[in-house]
Amino acid sequence: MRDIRNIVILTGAGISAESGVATFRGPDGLWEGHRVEDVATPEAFRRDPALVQKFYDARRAKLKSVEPNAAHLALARLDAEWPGELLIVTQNVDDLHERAGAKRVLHMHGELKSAWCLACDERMTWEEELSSGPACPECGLAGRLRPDIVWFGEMPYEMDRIEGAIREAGLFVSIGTSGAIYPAAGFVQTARYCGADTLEMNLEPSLGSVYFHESRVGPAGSLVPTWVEGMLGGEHRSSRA
Ligand code: BJW
Repeated sequence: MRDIRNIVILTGAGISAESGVATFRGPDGLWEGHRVEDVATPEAFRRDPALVQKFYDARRAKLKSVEPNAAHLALARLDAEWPGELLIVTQNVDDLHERAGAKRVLHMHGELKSAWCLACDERMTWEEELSSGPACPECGLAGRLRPDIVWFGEMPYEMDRIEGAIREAGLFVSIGTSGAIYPAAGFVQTARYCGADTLEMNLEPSLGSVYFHESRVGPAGSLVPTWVEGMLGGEHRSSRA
């Protein structure tokens, strides 16, 4: 038996589903009304910027009407109370981890409440719509702001930091992600290769569920608080020597 000190937690759309934020794939998913290539690629943005800006404006506006759920709150508690290293790597572009109180959060696919100026390359907090082509507060040019979102074919943010944290982790936990999108889908294999315990919590087994030592199936809003309670209560010893 050995103690686990460093934890990396990967979250996906499933952790925000119980807050009323749509997931991507499956019935009622965000992609149901849109083809991925029409809204989440740089080519789509060049072809039809108005469509892409409206898609993200609607999702940014929706954030105002949703709240963190029990899973976000439990992870924020773990972040506050866990004595070792901890990193919540989220694929989500919502701000529900932060609004729950979590501090050690990394948004690998960008954030809805951030804009990126293609003229001056600055990124800035952005709460309003972008489809009206507002001027960049930094350089003053109008119509050059895009959502600060990582689209297909673009490099996710802070990959070196994520990979470093996974290499040092004693436990890798994946919550509410289908395992369909790389590089996030490959993190579990890196974690295992580097010797971490691996745990998945998802409504259904993900595409990568065979790579995890343990899979817990159910809603994040129930599974995550129970898991956090156990971790903070001392159930954090690896079962693998
Ligand atoms: C619940 C629940 C509840 C429901 N409780 N659970 C290697 C192999 C093959 C392909 C590639 C590869 N490397 C790169 C690629 C290409 C590509 C890729 O992966 N393509 C796939 C189609 C295979 N990846 C990329 O392009 C990435 N870039 C990259 O790799 O850069 C390097 C590079 C650069 C240049 C050239 C080549 C390489 C970038 C990926 C960017 C992804 N962006 C998106 C959209 C933007 C964000 C936005 O608009 O919001 O990010 S795609 C979309 O999928 C979004 C999500 O973050 C991401 C993951 O989705 P997630 O979170 O898993 O959601 P769902 O809906 O799929 O699943 C939800 C799960 O929750 C389900 O399982 C439910 O059951 C569950 N659930 N309710 C618990 N209550």
